[in-house]
Amino acid sequence: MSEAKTAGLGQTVLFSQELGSAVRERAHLLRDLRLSFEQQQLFLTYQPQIELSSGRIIGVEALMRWRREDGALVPPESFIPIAEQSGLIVDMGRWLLQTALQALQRFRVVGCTDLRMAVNISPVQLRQPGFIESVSEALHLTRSRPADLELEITESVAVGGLEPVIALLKRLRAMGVTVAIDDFGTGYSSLAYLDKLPADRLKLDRSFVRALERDDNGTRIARMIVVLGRELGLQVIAEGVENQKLEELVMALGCNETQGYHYGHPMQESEFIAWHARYKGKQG
Ligand code: G
Ligand code: G
Ligand code: MN
Repeated sequence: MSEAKTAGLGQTVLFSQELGSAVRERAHLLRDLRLSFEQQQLFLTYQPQIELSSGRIIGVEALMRWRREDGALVPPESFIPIAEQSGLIVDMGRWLLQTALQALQRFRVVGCTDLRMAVNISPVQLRQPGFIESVSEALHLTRSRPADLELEITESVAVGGLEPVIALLKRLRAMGVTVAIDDFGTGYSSLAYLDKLPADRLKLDRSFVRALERDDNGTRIARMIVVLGRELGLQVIAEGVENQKLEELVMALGCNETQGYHYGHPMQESEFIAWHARYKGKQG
């Protein structure tokens, strides 16, 4: 049924052996994921975000990782959708918020101060009744200030109806939590959504950043997104900045914030703390 829905309105799909094995595979993956989650085998990595004008570290993005028993890492692109379809993402998301904010407190204790924690939020979580309460709870339990937290959402949150999402984001921002729009321009983007979604920051997707090195068309789209973001009063942060040249290019476009391998990969907690100390050392 889900294959048919994906194919479009009024489509039928014949159940085949192939489909049967795909379904089984997904069921296995979900079973393993649930087990790993219960056994606390999921973990977070943290990738730094830098303010270009000052070189200051302004925050980190928490990125979830799943390592199987045999040591293999399962990419988020393959397990997040399954967690979303099954609803497991709601419990995972609650755990993730608390874990990320706890880590931020530990970072602070060892001298990584003035950082914001950016957490990816699935549309499924956002639509769940009680989402705001789960955010308040995570802030309370970890003794965090709302301004310590940034929620990364995608435009696809608007698919189930824009008005409820606007109301929700307004409440969150009124609390002092900030909102970033992730992956903009990669899906079925609507400029109207961008105009209406209450947000603080726009993430220039790494596909547009990568295109900057290639040709003029890439530059045009990236520039348009940056101008649009600024016009709407948003901070624009470039993702996927992998080298000095790209840093210069995104700066020339008007981005004042960046994230990418050029500064640091997503790192586990102790690695991040060491990276932070080295970075500060270099800055003098
Ligand atoms: O971490 P990258 O390394 O591979 O992440 C790939 C994709 O998975 C990104 O689009 C990212 O938004 C998503 N992702 C990573 N961690 C999380 C998470 O904790 N929650 C949600 N909802 N998505 C995540
Ligand atoms: O969609 P989202 O922005 O949440 O996903 C962030 C993803 O980008 C993660 O998969 C992260 O590992 C990846 N990433 C972060 N920095 C870089 C980079 O400089 N280059 C590439 N190719 N990927 C990056
Ligand atoms: Mn993100």
